[in-house]
Amino acid sequence: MLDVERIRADFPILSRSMNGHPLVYLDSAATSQKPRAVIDALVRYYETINANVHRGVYRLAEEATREYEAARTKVAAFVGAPSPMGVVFVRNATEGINLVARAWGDRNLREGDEIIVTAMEHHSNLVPWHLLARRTGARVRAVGITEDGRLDLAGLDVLLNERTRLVAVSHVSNVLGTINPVAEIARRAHAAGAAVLVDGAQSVPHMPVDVAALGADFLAFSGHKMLGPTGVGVLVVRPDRYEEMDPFLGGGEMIREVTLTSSTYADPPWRFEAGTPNIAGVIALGAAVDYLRAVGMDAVADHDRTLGAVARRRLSEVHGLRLLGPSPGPDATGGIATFTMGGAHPHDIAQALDGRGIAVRAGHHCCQPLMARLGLAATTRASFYLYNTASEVEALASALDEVARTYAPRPAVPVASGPAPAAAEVPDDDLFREVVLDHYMHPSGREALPGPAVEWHGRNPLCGDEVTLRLTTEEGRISGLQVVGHGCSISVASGSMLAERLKGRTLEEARRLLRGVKAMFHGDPLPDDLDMGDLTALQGVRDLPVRVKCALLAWTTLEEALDAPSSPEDHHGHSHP
Ligand code: C6P
Repeated sequence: MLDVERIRADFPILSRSMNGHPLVYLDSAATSQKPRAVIDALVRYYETINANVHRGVYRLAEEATREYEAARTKVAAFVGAPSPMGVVFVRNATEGINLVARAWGDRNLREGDEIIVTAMEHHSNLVPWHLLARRTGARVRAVGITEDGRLDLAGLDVLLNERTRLVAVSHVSNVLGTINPVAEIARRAHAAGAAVLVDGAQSVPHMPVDVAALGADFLAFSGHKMLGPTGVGVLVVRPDRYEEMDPFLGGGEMIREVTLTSSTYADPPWRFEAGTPNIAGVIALGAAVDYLRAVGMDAVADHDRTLGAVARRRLSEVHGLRLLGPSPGPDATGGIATFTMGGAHPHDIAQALDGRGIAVRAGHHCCQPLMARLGLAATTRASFYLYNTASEVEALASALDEVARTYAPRPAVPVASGPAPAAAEVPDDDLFREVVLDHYMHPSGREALPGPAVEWHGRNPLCGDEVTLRLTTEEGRISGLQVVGHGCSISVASGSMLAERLKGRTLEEARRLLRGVKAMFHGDPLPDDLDMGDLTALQGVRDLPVRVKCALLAWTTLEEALDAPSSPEDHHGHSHP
C-alpha cells in the first residue's frame, strides 16, 4: 500500500487550486506531474554542474558526463536492459520509434516486406511505419481488437508470415488501459523471423517492465510520463540489433573520425545521440527513476489497479456513462478510465470538469484508427497515478453525476421566459449558459430543404465534430438553410444560431455576420451596429483556443461556401442531392 498523502506532499503542483477548487489532476497518461526531487535535480544540474558531456577536458565536464552516464545505468536497471549500452537517450517515445523506423527500418525493409501493428496503436506507433512503408514499398498490416478491447491474437497468427519484418505493438493502450501480452506476441513474432518493437509509453511508468523478459528488440518510452521532465525519452535496443542499424542523425558526439568527405561513427549508444543531448533532462530522469524505485513499481501498479477498480465501480453508476476497455487486473492497468456519456460531448464534459478543478483529457487521444474501430469520434479519459486518491475519484464521479443531469434530455424551454434552471443543472461556467444548452438540445435549422441545394462539409479533426451546410439562394438572398451534423454543445449551438440568424438574409448580410463572429472569437472589435443576438452567449469561448475551433466550425464552413469559386453568390454552386 502506498502512503499517498506522503507522496502527494512531494509534488508541489498538487497544492494548487484551479478555478476555485483543489486541483484534481487526472491526466497523467498525457504527462505526469513532477516530484520535488526531479525539479531539484534540474536546478542542481544548472546551478552546480552545467557543462557539455563527453567533450570537455576539465573537472566540471567530467562531473556532468559522470551524472549523465549514471542516469543511463539507472534507466537500464529500471527496465531490465542487459547493459547500459542498450539505452539510447532520445526526446520522447515518438522519437525513439522514429529512430528505429529510420535507423533499422530503412536498412532492413524493402518492397513487399510487412510491418504488423495493432488497431489500438497511438499515432506515434503508426505514422513512422507509414512513412517507412512509403520509403521502402513495404506494407503495414494491423491486428484487430475484440469487442472488449483486447488484441485479437488469432489475427496476429493469420498476419504473421515470411514477409513480416517487424511487429510494433503498444504494451499498454493509452485509451483502453489494456495490457497486451507482449511476451507472447514477441515469441510468435520471433518464431516468424520478425523483430519486435514495444511502445512502452504507458507501461514503463506504471508497472514493472523487464525488456529482456518481454523479449523486445526495441522498447521506447517517454520520461515525462514517469515523473521525469519533458524533452527526454528512451529507446532500449537489444545489443545485437545495433549491428543492423545505420546512424539516425549525423553530427557531433556520434562520430569517431571525420574528414571533409567522410566519417566513421562512435559506438552505440552514442552513435545514436548526435548533438548536445538534454543533459539536465537525462539527469532528472535518473532522479525520477530513483523516486519510482524507492516507492516500488509493484506498489505503483497495485495502486493503479486498486484506484482503477474504485473508479470503474463508481463511474459505472453515473447515468449514461459507458466505460471502455477491460477491467483492472491481468488485462488492464486500471490507470486509465476512458468513457462516453450519453448526450454529453467529451469536450463539454472536460470543460465542465475543469470548472471544478478536475483535469481530464477529451478527444481522440492520438488514436484515430482505434476511435474508428469503436465507432466513436472522441471520448473522455481520466488517468491515474501514484499521487491520486479515492476521494479524487469520488470528486470526478460526483462532477460527472452533475454533468449527466445537465445533459439529460429535457423539454424545450423558451429562452426568454423559461423558468430559472435548478442550480445543480447549470455548470458554474458561462459557456454552458442556458442559451447554449437550449440550442444544443433543440438545434434550429435541422429541417430538410426541398429541392437541390449547395452543400458544404466541415470537420474538426481534433474531436471529430462534423457539420454539413445546405444552402439555397434566390436573388442574392439565402432562401433556404439547413445545418446538420454532430458535435459538442458549442459547435452544435453555434450552428443552430447560424441557421436562425441567416435564413432569409442577403449574402452580404451573411458575410457581415461572419466577420462579426470571427472578430468576437478572436477578441477583435465588432463591426459597428452589428447585433450579435444569442451569439454573445458564446463569447467566453475566446479564452479557450481549442473550443474556438468548435464555435467556428459552422462559420468557417459557411465562409468556404461563400468564398468558393462556385459560391452561392455566383448562383451556380455545385450541388449534392
Ligand atoms: N500519449 C496521451 O495523452 P510522446 O508524445 O512521444 O511522449 O508519447 C507518445 C505516445 C506513444 N505511445 C503511447 C501509447 C502514448 O500514450 C503516447 C503519448 C499521450 O495519451 C499524449 S498524445
